[in-house]
Amino acid sequence: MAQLEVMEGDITKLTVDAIVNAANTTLLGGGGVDGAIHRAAGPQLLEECRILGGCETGEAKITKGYRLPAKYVIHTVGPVWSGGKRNEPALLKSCYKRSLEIAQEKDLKTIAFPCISTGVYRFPKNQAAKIAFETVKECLKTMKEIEKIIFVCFGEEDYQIYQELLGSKIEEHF
Ligand code: AR6
Repeated sequence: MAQLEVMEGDITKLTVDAIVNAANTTLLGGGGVDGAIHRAAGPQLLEECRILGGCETGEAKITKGYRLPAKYVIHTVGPVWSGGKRNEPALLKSCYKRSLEIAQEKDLKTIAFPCISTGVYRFPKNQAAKIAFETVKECLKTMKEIEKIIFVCFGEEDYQIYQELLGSKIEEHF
């Protein structure tokens, strides 16, 4: 199975095949990681996004990375947290799954994810991390060509949560 890594830092700096963007349904940019990705990629990214016609929550679309060190950006739209009764967990799961399916279709080997929906969209961090981790592990069982997944945490709190999940995964194996 592919290697799973957790790191703390800025996803726009990573030299990988694709970084995932936590976008909104317009795909026309915003704050948070979305803003950082558009700033680092340059205006051509927005030009390409304009012709995609938006994206539904739980879905994903791919563009080139332009000035980013990453070759591609996979834009996915996480759910806005509104208490958990509006299908938020299933929609978040779908973001990870669809992003990986698109990566696989393009034969991409190394993919970095931010903590989708846990910023402006207020999805609880612990629950979001568990969904991210479990979904990726489940997908990797069949997606044999993917080599490495990096969970990029922006800040200590998420980093601690993901480190613990990674630790428990290792215990399962030994
Ligand atoms: N590298 C990695 N992670 C980052 C970076 C970065 N440079 N910057 C922020 N994060 P958010 P959402 C983390 O709010 O909750 C936008 O306006 C951040 O700390 O970016 O899915 C979109 O256009 C948090 O852990 O995305 C949408 O309107 C995680 O990225 C809306 O926000 C996600 O936080 C999407 O909200």
